[in-house]
Amino acid sequence: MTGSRSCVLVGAPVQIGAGQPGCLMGPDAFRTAGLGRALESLGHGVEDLGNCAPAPLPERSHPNKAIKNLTETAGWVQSLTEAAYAAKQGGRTPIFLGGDHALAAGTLPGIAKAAKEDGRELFVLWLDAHSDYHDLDSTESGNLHGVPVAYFTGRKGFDGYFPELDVPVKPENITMMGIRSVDPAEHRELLNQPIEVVDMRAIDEKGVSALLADFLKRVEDADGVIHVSLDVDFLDPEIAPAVGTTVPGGATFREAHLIMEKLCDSGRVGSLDLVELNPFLDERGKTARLMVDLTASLFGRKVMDRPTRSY
Ligand code: B3U
Ligand code: MN
Ligand code: MN
Repeated sequence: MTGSRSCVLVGAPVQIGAGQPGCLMGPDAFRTAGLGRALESLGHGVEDLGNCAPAPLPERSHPNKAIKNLTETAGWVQSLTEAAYAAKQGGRTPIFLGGDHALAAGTLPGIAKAAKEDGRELFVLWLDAHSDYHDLDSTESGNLHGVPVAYFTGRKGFDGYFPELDVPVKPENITMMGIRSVDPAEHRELLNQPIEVVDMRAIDEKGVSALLADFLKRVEDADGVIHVSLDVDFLDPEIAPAVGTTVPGGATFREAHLIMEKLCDSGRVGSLDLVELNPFLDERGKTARLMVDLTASLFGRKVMDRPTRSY
């Protein structure tokens, strides 16, 4: 990422979208692990706006009785949409400290609205083991961290339950990477959508470098801006155990850093979600520190500050 940025940290202690408690402590774990200090040491300005709270909304219920915490999740979606839109003003770079992935149902609509006003085409890089593409009818677990992508791309079925969506994200501008756990209902719907799904097999066969280059080419051709949504479970559980939904066979330490370094080189990342960190499940802060180090790579930390010579 070229040049110095004005970063804003926005705490989003959402945990009711996940199956088990703990993500509430995520924002403070990122702060404790030194996220702000790491960004400052790279020459960026950092303003910590503290934590958001859900908007109080009238009670609502859905015919799908599996759904948990619908009213409070909708409240988070409303408050985070507003917070994300506000944080994006003045050319700043918001970093949302989760919190479970339901928070992206708020951050992306706010970022999409700001991008539209700036006349910029928004792209999303969704780094996750899961596609989070259920709608309110199809979720069987009822955990609403499994629905944000369906909501912010404007799929039907959220009307009257989640806030009305102002600016949807275009499905053709979304690339999911690291995917290795997709439920049958999500699978059926994804086949009808132009969302790019890079599963772990594709990563094994082609490597993250080439796959990411394809995505970045599309972004550059459109002179676009990227929102990165990084779920802890994108990473292999061996290196990132602090998440309630570990799935074996995730991205390695080097793959994850390489993605961040290449995103940095593109100079096109405008906002970031750090989600699903459950500090209650961590091993001496190991996962929190890795997420901070990945963020540092995204914002310019390099081993050698020069291109590698080709032989
Ligand atoms: N698809 C499953 C599992 C899941 C989705 N997102 C996470 N887990 N983190 C579900 O419950 O919807
Ligand atoms: Mn997720
Ligand atoms: Mn996940």
